[in-house]
Amino acid sequence: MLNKMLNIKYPIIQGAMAHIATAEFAAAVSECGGLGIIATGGMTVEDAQREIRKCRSLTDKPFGVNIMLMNPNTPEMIEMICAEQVAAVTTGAGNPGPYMELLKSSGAKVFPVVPSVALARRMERCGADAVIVEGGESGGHVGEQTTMALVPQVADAVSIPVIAAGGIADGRGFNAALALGAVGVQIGTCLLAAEECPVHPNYKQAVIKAGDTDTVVTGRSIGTPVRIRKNKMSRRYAQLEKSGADKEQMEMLTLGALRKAVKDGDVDNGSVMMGQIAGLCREIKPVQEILDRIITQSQTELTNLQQKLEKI
Ligand code: TUI
Repeated sequence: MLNKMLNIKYPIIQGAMAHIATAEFAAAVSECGGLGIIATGGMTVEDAQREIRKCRSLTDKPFGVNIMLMNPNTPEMIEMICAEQVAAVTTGAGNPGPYMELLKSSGAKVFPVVPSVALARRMERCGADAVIVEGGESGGHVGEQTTMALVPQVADAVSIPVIAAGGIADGRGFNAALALGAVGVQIGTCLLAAEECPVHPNYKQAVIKAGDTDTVVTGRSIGTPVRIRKNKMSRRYAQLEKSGADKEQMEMLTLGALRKAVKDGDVDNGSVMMGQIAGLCREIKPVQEILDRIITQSQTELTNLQQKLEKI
């Protein structure tokens, strides 16, 4: 259903990862049968336009663009994206309602990321083509609800398609998402460990080496909850939060911290965003293998599931 809507092979969308999801990476994911997404968070409008055009030169498959709504350049970014006529737009960290008509009139399919039933309902009323329901297992900016609890509640509340995100990295997670009512998934963390992923090798190693309890959500007290790998920087941040430091002081610490980890490979003092499923991502593999494996494992796990159910 999602494949048909987007004209792609697999119902798998690549999560937008600021400073990481470039034209090259998005094109690689689209070439492998998923929907590649260029993350414009952290880019100027000119950079983002260049990336969109580059992506078009690298693949003739559909790809999308993500808009990080906390970015102050959002109105200009949206204007440019509409003019470029991309196949799909995902949004994050805010309510895209005011821009929905404009985005839709450009011909793009619009998939807002929602952290609650209320926002999902609002997005359906505004004309969203589907919602990406993201649980707090995800890396980066997160909501409060889990994927397990949120996906079926949103699936019951809206009649547009639901795409599940947060904590999905293999065929079991894919099947679970579909069982909860989703028609497809968005994956991010497991793609950080992709061969083609243009993130510093230290960052990839930090994903590969992470275990189930190695991430933490920082910034809840200042209204920007962000899941990152536990490190020196997350501990310092937690201390500042506990001591009641002001928002400005906290923001000073995060300013540029993601870039520091992504570009310089400083995984001690940088902000190493990743989801709780990092513990399942054990090796660096090509994107094609990651996507193919999710779909083939989905089939074998379905047989296992049927056998289990027959024994009940
Ligand atoms: O946006 C994300 N994940 C992100 S954005 C990002 S960049 C960043 N860097 C430093 C600090 C903060 C962000 C890194 N990761 N995911 C999608 C997402 N959207 N998760 C949760 C939400 C969300 C939250 C509130 C969507 C809508 C919303 O609505 C609030 C409202 O206005 O109703």
